[in-house]
Amino acid sequence: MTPKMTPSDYIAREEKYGAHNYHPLPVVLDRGEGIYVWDVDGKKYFDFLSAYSAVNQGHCHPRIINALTDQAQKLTLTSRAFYNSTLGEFEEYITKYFGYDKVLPMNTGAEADETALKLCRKWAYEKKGVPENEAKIIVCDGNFHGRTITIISMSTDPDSYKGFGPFTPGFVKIPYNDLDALAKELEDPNVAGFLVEPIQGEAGVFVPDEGYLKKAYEMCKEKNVLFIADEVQTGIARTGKLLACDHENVRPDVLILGKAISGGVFPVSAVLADDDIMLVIKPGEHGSTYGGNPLAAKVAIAALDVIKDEKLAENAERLGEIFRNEMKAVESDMIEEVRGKGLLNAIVIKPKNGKTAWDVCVAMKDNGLIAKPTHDHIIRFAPPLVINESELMEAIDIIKKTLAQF
Ligand code: IF1
Repeated sequence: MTPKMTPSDYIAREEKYGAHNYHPLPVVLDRGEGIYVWDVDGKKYFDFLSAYSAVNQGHCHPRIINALTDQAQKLTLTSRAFYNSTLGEFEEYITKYFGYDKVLPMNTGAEADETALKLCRKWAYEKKGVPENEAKIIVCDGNFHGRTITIISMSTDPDSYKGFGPFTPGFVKIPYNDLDALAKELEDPNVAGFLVEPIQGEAGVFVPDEGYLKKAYEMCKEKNVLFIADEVQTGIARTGKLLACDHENVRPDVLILGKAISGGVFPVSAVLADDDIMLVIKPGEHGSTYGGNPLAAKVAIAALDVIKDEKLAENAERLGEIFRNEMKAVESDMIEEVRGKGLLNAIVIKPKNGKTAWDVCVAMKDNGLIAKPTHDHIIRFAPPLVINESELMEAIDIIKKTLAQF
């Protein structure tokens, strides 16, 4: 009888055979259900990362799993060389769900961002009259849009771009939440689009000033520049509205979705736009083997149904307020700032006696709650949106208890 593997056996095996492109928290997860995950020793944790906001509906949501397993018995992939019975159903469902003429389905968030960049450039040449290959796209310092070469060409984070050059040209970087800087760059007639996260997730959950998105959108409209919202992380009810842009009633010209669009069950991403933009891409000019496959189509429909049926945006709005109020009331000299919107929140940790955000996360893990720092001193707290008030209070007690240990 081979001895039961210990967590360190699992970790050593990943270390030996897997690329070292992550530095995970030392916990080996084996099962997930709703807001909870269990490790290989059967220990239970509150999941306060939700796979970076991909599991908004909770782990292994029965309706989404059923959609996956039902379709998996029937037809999983046809490629787009042929029509199939599910893609049109998904396209109609999601375009009506978000209020756009059309959708271009992809798989990962990065692919959706790349798709949006291609759409924006082609629209600039064909509709705005920008000279071929001269299109500029404005992005913000601190952005995170994915890991491809073109996307890291927009990045201002050396961890994302260093050592991967040469980079794709055509991007102009401005400070986030700075309308004067945006106005200045919009003077350039070759600017095709402004790509922005409504809240900067990876940078550390930076919420821009009230009115920033609305004003930025209006400035783009005045200059015939596309307002492109990357809602891969902030979308799908995470911030207390279906989209973070909804807080300011901004309707992006191009909407980028990913992660929770499929509830963590299958990689699905999507770009939505109206015909005057979307139809600049002609047959054969863009695509992906798995883009819009039948599994993705059925899983995404179920995942988006759950968001509405279980009123997860409303829940996120209400419980997010409670979370921030409770954490702001904590007496701890390690808490420098509490910020966020809905159930996308972060606590900025002030190191104490050499102890950092990482140490807090390891201690929280030992106390039954998993979260992970971003940029060394910021801990993001993003539980599945299905959490209820008493579960949230229990989790908050774990966070308080842990901070009191330092
Ligand atoms: C990692 C965090 C990072 C995203 C936004 C596009 C993408 C992401 C706003 C790309 C992806 C993930 C990627 C993952 C960790 C996580 C992340 F912000 F969520 F925490 F890295 F910044 N737009 N974010 O947040 O989507 O291709 O991954 O499906 O790369 O470490 P993807």
